[in-house]
Amino acid sequence: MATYIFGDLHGCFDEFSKLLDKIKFTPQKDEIIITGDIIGRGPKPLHTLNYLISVKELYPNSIHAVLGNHDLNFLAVAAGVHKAKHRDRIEAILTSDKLPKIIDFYLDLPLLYLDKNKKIAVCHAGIYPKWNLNEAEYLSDFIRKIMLDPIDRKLLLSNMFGDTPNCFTEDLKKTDLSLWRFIISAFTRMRLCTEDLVLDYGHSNCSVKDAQKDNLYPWFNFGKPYMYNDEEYTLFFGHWAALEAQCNAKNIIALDTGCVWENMLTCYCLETKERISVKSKTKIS
Ligand SMILES: [Mn+2]
Repeated sequence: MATYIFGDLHGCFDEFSKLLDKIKFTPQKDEIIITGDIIGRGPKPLHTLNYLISVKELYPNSIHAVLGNHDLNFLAVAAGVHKAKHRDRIEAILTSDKLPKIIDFYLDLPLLYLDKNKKIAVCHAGIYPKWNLNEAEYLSDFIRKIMLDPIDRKLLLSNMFGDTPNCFTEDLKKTDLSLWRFIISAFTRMRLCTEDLVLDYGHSNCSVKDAQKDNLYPWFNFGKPYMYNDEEYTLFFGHWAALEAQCNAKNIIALDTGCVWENMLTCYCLETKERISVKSKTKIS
């Protein structure tokens, strides 16, 4: 029995299959958890989702994932509140007869996945440094409930785009759409922030060193977002391909190695603490 945490797949089904073969993934006994952005930009989103859904139907405990910004973008397009861009490469899913099943699969995914026995947490972009895992769990559940209500979901999906508010303050009210937007942005888009924990969205391809010149730092430099009650968890995240999985923060592991950018697809075996990768063959224009 082994647990593998996978970085962003982005519809790179060929590399995903290769990595599953390499680890000899056996859904009867193994578990995989994906850091989100299952689709978006890459060549085979439908293959990727069909595979995950069919394995999950047979072995519900073998497949887990969290929502990434590209997954939410797809849900917004599917709900008719947002227009797809050609580079999203989600047409094949939108026109598939599996679309209702795919939407159901997605609506079941949280922003934060916690395994309290294995003491691991998985999210797409990260945990906002003012939060610990208890607070993050509460906020992830809060958004999940909103997503399960069709009217609230539409309201959330049509109001989640935008860069403000960029800081978490106690006066953001529960019913406030800007609170919903901040929670979604922190979990799925965050990379850099100021020392005052104001999030920045303008430096997505910038190196950590260059960002520092603008007084911006990785979110994982601050706080202890890996704490659950008084226990230390290991926190996994994806999203930030330009980081090249370089994260030296305690208990925090970066897994997006840019498969969709012709780099690598990586997973981490929890039991052996080993990273396993395959070279990407995906080249997007
Ligand atoms: Mn992402």
